[in-house]
Amino acid sequence: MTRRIMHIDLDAFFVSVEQVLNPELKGKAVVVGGRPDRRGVVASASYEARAFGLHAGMPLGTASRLCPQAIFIEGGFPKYRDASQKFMAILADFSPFLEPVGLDEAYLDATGFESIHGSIHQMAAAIKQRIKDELGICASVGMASCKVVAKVASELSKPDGLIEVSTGGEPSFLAPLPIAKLPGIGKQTERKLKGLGIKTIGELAITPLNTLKIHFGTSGEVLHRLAKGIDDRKVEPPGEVKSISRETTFGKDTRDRSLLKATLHYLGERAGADLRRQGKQARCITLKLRYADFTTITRSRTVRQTTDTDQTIFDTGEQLMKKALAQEKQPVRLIGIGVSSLTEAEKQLDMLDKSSQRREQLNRAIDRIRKKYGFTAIQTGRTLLLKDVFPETDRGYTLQTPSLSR
Ligand code: DCP
Ligand code: CA
Repeated sequence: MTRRIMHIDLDAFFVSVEQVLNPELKGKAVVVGGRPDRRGVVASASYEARAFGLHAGMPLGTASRLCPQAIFIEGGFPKYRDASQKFMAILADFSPFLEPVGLDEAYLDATGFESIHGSIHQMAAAIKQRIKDELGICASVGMASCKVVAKVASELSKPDGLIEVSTGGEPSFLAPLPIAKLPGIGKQTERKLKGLGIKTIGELAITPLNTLKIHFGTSGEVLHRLAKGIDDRKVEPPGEVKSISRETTFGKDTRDRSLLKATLHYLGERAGADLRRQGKQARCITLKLRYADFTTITRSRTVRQTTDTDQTIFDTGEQLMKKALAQEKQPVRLIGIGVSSLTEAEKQLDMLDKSSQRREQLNRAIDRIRKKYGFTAIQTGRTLLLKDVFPETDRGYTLQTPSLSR
């Protein structure tokens, strides 16, 4: 049975929320992110502001030079969280098969729901109408047989759009679009693909798989499939998180201890940041190694006191790695670290000793800075070594096999 997946994304989300609260801002060039004389970047720009070239991630100073008449707003997270909750509640009324992505975006599996609403198109129109009526915000919707095509469709339809891609029509829908429109293709991959003479998704789809593997390793396969509109990822309603892990495959199998350590440190930081974002602490830390011949081992250790600090995660992982590598002569193909036995983080600062307190405060300070300026804004001496190994974006290094397990 072919699936019908919707991707729903609110237009200029932060700005739209501000415009509902202050209707004078409607129809104007508006930027949420802060005063233009401040350091920082545009978080959200109204479509009127985008006409001047403004976009998310642009430094505020540049934005005000390009569009001096723009109205700059500081913004406030609680307002956006409230709007987000209402948005998700509306969607949940339409289908229980709902996967929120961030605050203003969700996938919805509407397979079999067509008859209730007449057609999937009418269902999407009804969703858009309710969001407009109850939140005062426009949503854009893409519909297709899989997630990636639905997402590209909603993006392309913006603002206030609705695009349905028929089953079987995915490749021809994607083909003429520039490669940057394909989710997962960042600046670096785009540059590399252009260097190979590949400019459109269609050209990517007909590039021999081997060529892509040579240049992009395991991600080459994923790129190839997505470009053809093949994506069998399910719409997954969020469940209780049982574990958090991060892993990556190396471009080349390695024995280099400092590279292994640096990568482990980075992965530990990513897992730790996720753990803290979810307000959890872990009791168990697990190292995963896959060797050149694909033998995969995991080694776990329970820590005395539940933890959410990067240092403890890394130290434990490193001890496990030392032990494992002492028993194995093969080079390493993949490395991963995970935390499990999760409990709600308890605020027991007074029970921690001084150095644990300092670590905890340090981790939180780093999380705040990274939230504002991107993951690579702060790096430990150890992870800097990865600059030459993995492609780097604002959100951190691009790993070969990012995984977030439940
Ligand atoms: N956001 C942010 N910093 C970024 C990108 C986004 O703070 N670099 C926040 C502000 C956005 C919200 O996340 O309003 C949603 O992000 P989107 O990428 O969906 O952007 P918008 O909703 O603003 O615009 P649109 O979806 O219409 O392109
Ligand atoms: Ca949006």
